[in-house]
Amino acid sequence: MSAAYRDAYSRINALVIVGEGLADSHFRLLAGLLPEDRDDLMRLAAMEGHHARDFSGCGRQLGIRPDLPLARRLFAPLHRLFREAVRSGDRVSALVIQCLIVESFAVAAYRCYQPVADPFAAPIIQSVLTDEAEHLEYGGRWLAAWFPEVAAPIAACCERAVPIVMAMLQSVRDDMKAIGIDPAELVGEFVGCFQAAIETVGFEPRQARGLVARLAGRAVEV
Ligand code: Y39
Ligand code: FE
Ligand code: FE
Ligand code: FE
Repeated sequence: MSAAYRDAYSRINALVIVGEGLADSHFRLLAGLLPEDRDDLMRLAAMEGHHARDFSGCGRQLGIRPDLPLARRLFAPLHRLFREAVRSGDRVSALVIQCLIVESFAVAAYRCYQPVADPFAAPIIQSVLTDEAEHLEYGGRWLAAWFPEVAAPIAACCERAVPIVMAMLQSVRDDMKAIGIDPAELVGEFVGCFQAAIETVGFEPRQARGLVARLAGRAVEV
């Protein structure tokens, strides 16, 4: 394994560990906002904590120290937006940010990481992907039950949150390449996954395509 690979992996691995740790805390906060689903949400939170520990193990296995401070900085804007939603009791935005946007990000990242992963990480990624699909489904189901009242708030939340994810992807573009992930392919996976989630919630395919293309479109060209 080259020095360039190890250097890039220390940042990508950190982003995954920090993202999983934040997802754990986000599901706990969602459990507070949605007491009727508390047990389910606490179970999803525990799954995220498990992911964080598993991915820490992947870095340790390779003898790489993750750059956690950098990853916390990169996740800060999205985490801030999530906490703002929780503070104002905005359940729709909190669910859109974690369950639709962050989970689509996770599915896209792990789908692209899987074919280039080392033999220790590969089975972990496989089982994590199954879990992320469940997280995405939870949010899709909840929001679909309130559609179309929630259509405008969902779109407004996407306007703010999707560009933040695109900027995060942009900032680790070179590191992705260094570990064998094509950044354009990852953006393409994110767009496909997120668009499908938006349709699950109740938007017409044409509306979903329009919304996602406008917010993520520019980055597809990178
Ligand atoms: O719900 C979740 O488990 C999400 C937190 C995890 C997202 C992880 C995002 C990782 C970004 C990696 C970027 C390039 C491979
Ligand atoms: Fe996860
Ligand atoms: Fe790993
Ligand atoms: Fe998840």
